[in-house]
Amino acid sequence: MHSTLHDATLVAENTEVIQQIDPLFDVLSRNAPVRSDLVRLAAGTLAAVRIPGHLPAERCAALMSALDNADFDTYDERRIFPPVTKFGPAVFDYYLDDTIRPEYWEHAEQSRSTWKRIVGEDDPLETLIAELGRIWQGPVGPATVDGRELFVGMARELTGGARMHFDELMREFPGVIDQELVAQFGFNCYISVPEDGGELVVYRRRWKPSDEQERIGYGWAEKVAAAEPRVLVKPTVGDSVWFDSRNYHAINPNTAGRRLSLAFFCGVTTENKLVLWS
Ligand SMILES: O=C(O)CCC(=O)C(=O)O
Ligand SMILES: [Fe+2]
Repeated sequence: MHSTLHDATLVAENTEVIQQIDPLFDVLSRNAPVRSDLVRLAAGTLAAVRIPGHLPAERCAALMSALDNADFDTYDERRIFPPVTKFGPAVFDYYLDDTIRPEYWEHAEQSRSTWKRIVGEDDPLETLIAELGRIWQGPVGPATVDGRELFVGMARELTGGARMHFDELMREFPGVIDQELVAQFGFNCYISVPEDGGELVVYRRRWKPSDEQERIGYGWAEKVAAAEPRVLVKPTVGDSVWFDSRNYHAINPNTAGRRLSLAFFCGVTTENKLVLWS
């Protein structure tokens, strides 16, 4: 018996299970998360961890105007359409190859130096990653491919939402990074949020092979996870949010305003190191 599982279904005439509430699938919002919060996320007994106002609003605003002069590109439009704008290379764009092509490394190098020029001495990514090290209480650093460090910390605009999908490097691009991962988190620090909409929805449901019938482009039909518990995270400016990206997730479309985040993945290795990439 799972005494912790409560059936919160409203029993209507045509009894329909809409959602079962799982108290072990909640959003933990706290100013100073600790290691065990991320461990719970890895273990699947928490849906998301959020640090409200992690980056001060003024720093987010300064970064937004600095990024005005930066060249954004898009994910490979053959894979993500409508196009999603981003600054910096994404490992995702290389999934269809069996390795990371040389263009990735060129793009990474170029993005690192442009980023330095944009942020100057005051690099918000350094702040966020240093904080992650304090929370994790263990080593944190870029994931590597043949010893070369992957790019960490793209700026991504998801104004307009994103289809339900999951991200799991060990399944989608196996054997590419040097590290072995036992869990993967998505991390986003929101530097601009829309006035309305733009929530991150995380479903308590991982991909399984039979879901392939419901594939739509880069994502899946929401009906695949519709019967499962889900959480909704509506970020405010400066919030940092971690979630298990192996769970299906989607971003609700928004009305006015832009939705930008500093985004990377965190892989939990068997050596207790957190490895990062975008
Ligand atoms: O922007 C977000 O809230 C999440 C985006 C996403 O799909 C991810 O970080 O994997
Ligand atoms: Fe994602």
